[in-house]
Amino acid sequence: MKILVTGGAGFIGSNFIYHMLREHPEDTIVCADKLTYAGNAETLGNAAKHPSFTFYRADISVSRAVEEIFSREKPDAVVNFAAESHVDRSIAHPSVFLKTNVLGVQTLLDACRRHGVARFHQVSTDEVYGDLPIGRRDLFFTEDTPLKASSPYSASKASADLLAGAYFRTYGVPVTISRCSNNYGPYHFPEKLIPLAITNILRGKPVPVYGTGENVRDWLYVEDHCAAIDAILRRGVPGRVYNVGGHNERSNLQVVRAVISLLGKGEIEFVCDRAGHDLRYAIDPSRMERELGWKGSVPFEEGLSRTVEWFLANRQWWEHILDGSYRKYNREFYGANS
Ligand code: NAD
Ligand code: TDX
Repeated sequence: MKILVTGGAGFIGSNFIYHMLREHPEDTIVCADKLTYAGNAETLGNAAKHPSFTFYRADISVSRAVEEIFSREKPDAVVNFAAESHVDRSIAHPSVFLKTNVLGVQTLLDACRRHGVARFHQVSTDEVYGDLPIGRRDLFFTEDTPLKASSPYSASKASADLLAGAYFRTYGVPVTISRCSNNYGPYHFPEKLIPLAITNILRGKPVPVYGTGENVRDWLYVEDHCAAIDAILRRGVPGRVYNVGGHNERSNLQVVRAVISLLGKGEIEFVCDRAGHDLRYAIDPSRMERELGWKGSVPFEEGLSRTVEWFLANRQWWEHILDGSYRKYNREFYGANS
């Protein structure tokens, strides 16, 4: 199978590419990524050495660029990770979120339709369901929970899900959608809570915690998410939505304190709350378990410890992001690999 992975230079997409190269050496991976601030070609350095890997620098919302890749590569399946993904940025500057996360998805869906691609998988998020009350530990998001986005980011992801569903129903494009909870692990961009906490502490800076720190997220180690998407790609049913999560609910304060405890140091600084801050996310992953035999396998404490180890062992990777030098590497990489 030839798989086009869009957004593969980001956090989850790159982990997915390494997962696929390892687990399915018979497959071919084509990665298309715009290399925005969140795309890091250094992350794909080892993939680029692989004979079954090709990279294109391309914007998914530019139909000419997308058409060129589809015509040349003729992918069997497309897995779309490409997105603007940071909620705080969407609050400050919503328009690029609509361009990439909505129009970009429409552009990909049109190309899939034109080329008769056998599967389009849209990587979505639990944030499309809005939030749950903190005190109601009996409530979870199921695939039937109504969409109710809170931020421009989650509204753009919910819009993409609706479009994907419409392309399935109207044109018969074989679409699947996964809605996953918060991921963490290697190659996580240091603007998100866990990598920000680790890298701030390692640089002697306090960790900013929004509001009271009581908001709850449901954490999933990134490799578990990659395995879930792999299962959906192979055994998922077109037209179906799959919730992905591992029942690892923690408050933000619990998460930051766990990082401090693993590193043996670190300070918390309570800062102004995020506007419209979702209170609690909690996924019911039973459809994935029942229908596809997938189950999250990494407990939070183990995944967090592995993640902290990874950031300690790969200091250069995140220092290149923080000092901006990864952008120079990006220019050299797509020059050599496009
Ligand atoms: P990320 O921000 O780390 O990576 C996004 C990637 O997309 C980057 O490589 C970027 O260069 C690329 N990109 C952005 N705009 C593009 C465009 N117009 N054309 C082509 N490439 C473009 O994001 P992530 O955390 O890896 O998330 C990947 C996907 O998973 C997103 O769709 C996100 O909504 C979803 N998701 C993320 C999480 C999470 O916890 N991080 C959880 C559930 C779902
Ligand atoms: O400095 C911070 N301090 C803080 O308290 C940051 C960056 C975040 N937070 C809080 C906000 C959230 O309650 O921590 C929680 C996690 O924040 P983020 O890491 O920004 O993730 P979140 O907003 O939950 O969204 C993430 O999970 C779902 C991803 O960024 C999305 O792309 C994904 O869809």
